[in-house]
Amino acid sequence: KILIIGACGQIGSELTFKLRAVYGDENVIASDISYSNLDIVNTGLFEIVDAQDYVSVKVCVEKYNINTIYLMAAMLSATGEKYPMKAWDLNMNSLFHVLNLAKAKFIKKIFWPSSIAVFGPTTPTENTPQYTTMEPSTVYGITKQVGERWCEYYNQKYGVDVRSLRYPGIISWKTQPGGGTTDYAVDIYHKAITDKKYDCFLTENTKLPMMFMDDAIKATVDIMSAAADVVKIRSSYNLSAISFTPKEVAQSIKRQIPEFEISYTPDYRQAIADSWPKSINDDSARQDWNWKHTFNLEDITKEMLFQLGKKYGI
Ligand code: VAH
Repeated sequence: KILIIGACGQIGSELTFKLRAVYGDENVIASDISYSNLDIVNTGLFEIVDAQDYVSVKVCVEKYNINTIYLMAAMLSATGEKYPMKAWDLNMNSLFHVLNLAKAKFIKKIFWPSSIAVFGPTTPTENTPQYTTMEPSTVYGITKQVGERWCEYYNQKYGVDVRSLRYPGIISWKTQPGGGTTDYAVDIYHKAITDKKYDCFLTENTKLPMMFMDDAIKATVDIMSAAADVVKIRSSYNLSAISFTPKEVAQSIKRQIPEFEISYTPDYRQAIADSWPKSINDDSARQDWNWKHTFNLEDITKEMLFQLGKKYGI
């Protein structure tokens, strides 16, 4: 049985739909701190779980005889800069509880997401390697870097089967943009449909690694269903698809909606974006468990505008 913690979030919700389809509704328990996504709550097994409360997680694990946990609850980069201690507490307490449940043999397998946010201003920015300097300058990035260290420690010291991916910015249409710096690349599509214009909080040439949600879900299912011995990296795997700038994504939208206009008003999130790589090398993931992405920018723009056009009835 699978428990998804943070199932109402951007990745958690799409992971819930996918895992229900792959393993059967009765084998997937979605959970979150509140009933914040009724598409998830009303379509399958759902429990309120406080990821920061060990007993809350353990009670759910025992109630459903869970053996695998996907821990998708976290406070993202932009929000984390507003509430540093809340970001540290949520991101770290939740990870320790799940790692300790596995160490105590209550569960067998864990997925925990890391991020390109583990890299910082001193990291090589192009084709960033799997192993390199990592001095993250955001609270979110710090929690991901230290979380990776703990995952590797629990794997090597206690044999915990924890697997992790350094997600790039993820683009999807089913949930509203959250507190992420890369979420400009989600919001721009919503605004292209509703307003035919978008004021971007990053400058036009801010190049960032990005991925369509379907590719991110595929990578997550692939690494979790791979044989344990091919998952050689137990900190977290670099994962890459494409990279683009706000100007490039605006141009791809203009090809579908010629009257679309973009303007730029950089804010505090520019410094976060400037601390991250422009492109990522994911050779290790491609070699170890045959990862490869599918969606390029044109595919993403067509799918996002098609789905959001339907969603907004335009
Ligand atoms: C964020 N979407 O912007 C997340 C992600 C790499 C970016 O970690 O914080």
